[in-house]
Amino acid sequence: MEKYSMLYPRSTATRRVLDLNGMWKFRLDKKGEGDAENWKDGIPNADWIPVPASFNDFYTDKESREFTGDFWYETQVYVPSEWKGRHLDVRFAAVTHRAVVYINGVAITSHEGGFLPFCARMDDVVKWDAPNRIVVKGNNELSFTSLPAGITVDLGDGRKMTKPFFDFFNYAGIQRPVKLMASPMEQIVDVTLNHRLEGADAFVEYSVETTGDHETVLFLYDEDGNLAAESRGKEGVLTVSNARLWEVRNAYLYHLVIRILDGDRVVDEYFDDIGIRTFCVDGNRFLLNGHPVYLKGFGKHEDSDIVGRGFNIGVVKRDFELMKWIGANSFRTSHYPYSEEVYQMADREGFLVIDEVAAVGFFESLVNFVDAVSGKATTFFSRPTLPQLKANHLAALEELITRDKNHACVIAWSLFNEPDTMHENAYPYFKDIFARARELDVQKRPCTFAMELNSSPEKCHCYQLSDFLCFNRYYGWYLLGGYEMVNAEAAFRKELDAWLEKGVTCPFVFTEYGCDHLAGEHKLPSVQWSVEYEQEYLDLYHRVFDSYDCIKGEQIWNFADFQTVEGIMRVNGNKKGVFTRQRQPKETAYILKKRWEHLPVDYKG
Ligand code: BDP
Repeated sequence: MEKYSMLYPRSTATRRVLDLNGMWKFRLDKKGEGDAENWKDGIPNADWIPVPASFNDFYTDKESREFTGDFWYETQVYVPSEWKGRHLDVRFAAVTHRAVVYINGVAITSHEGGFLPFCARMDDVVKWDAPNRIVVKGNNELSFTSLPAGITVDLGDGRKMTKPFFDFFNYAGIQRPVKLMASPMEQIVDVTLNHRLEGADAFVEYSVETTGDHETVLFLYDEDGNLAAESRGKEGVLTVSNARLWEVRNAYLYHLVIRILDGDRVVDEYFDDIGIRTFCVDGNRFLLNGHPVYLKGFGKHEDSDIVGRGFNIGVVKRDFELMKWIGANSFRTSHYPYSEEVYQMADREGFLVIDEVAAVGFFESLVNFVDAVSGKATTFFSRPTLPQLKANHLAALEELITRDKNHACVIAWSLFNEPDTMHENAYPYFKDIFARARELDVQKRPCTFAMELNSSPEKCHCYQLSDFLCFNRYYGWYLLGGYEMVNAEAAFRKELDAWLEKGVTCPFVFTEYGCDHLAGEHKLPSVQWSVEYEQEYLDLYHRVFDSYDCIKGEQIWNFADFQTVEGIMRVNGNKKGVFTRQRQPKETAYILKKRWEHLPVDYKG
């Protein structure tokens, strides 16, 4: 099959998009009988469930919430015969963690990885003006080769359970929208943009990939609808004089229209809203359009009541309003690529995004925080399954960069979260992942990974590959917590000094710090989990951040309380949220608001 396009689905002069979201048939394959019983031809005794959503939190029984294995979805769609002569693609924005798609009983495609889009092309099996059955077999098992990583155990009675090596609930299902797209046979498959600034002018270098040889033309309109630039050919430059640049929290988006023309006939048309900006690391600074920027914001999750990790545009909107209210300007898509609509909103609102691939749990552990401070060496990068993990990681990286490369908001790629970098075996793996990311991105955005405490100046084998260092640090919480916090600041500063003594000259960003606190829990004098403790903890971090010139970003963990596996370390989830899971401010929010509203965008620039 031709490689499918990663372009976001849009109806244009030549394209049609049909929304397939809604109630689908659904069944957990508790006995593993779906394949043998041909559920691909129709799921017997099915329940009905909303798409998109995680399936887990709808049910009132634990077996369904914790279900591990295959789960099946089914819907049907009428395809109008007016669409004859076009490609027909059913596009899944994400099925977690893997899927096989059957259309009219035929296996069309499969996909590994739960956070990136894929298409099932139904050209050869379509029934015109008739119902077409779409069946998806999903699976949510974790392994040493899945992104994210973990294990799947047998409970002894045929039931399976996942044990994630990471600290978020293993939500699964058709978690993002499904759409049927009808597009021309000769079509625009991809577009890649890069920006260059010279004086008041901007040069948008582009390359367009199409499936034919007809002429390609491009038009760029400003926000008032005036033509700002045009060009012909699959590769070229759009020259924008007196360009309005995309700035942090002050976005400006041009409207790009691409057409394939056959004489006067429009063969295909696609459009997108694009911000013009440059971003780079310069010494220990970040430069956006040549000016220093300081990152203030969060590590986040896609996580909310009832729909779990399911796409919920209302929650996305609320999150942006809260981030604006608190004075943030950035976030990391911890620990997986988010829904495309999140990046579209970030483009529009002028947020800076560190875009993370789902390479999390690459540290064999009960859940990663348990071993994060133990100094335990694992053999994660010495396993025989490493080649398969790497193939999955490289594939996800390519999909991520192809999907997100044109977003002005994306300023960097995060290639891992908290991997085990203590063994020298990690280095060759890291080297190849970093090299591939740099090769894939024509904008050459900085590449990095989020390091946990074991990735220390003494032990880390991989930090030198990063263009800036991202630290996840919990001095005063997992390490030197409680009354011992009196020693936390000295230990924290000692580590930072050791990095500088190693000769590291790039920017440092704190991609995680924070402590759990229960909303409304007060205690004088402070104890861990109280508001007072968190205030002391944040005072410490802010003192440290303010006294090192190399620290160019603070992204607290986490934006909101979120669901995790149950256990003695978690109180119905992780409570490090600055906001509750219902998106209301906890006391910490006011401390951060006070600080962030007063930090200039070019702080320490
Ligand atoms: C780090 C992880 C993050 C956890 C966090 C924590 O990157 O996923 O949720 O710590 O322990 O280890 O709260």
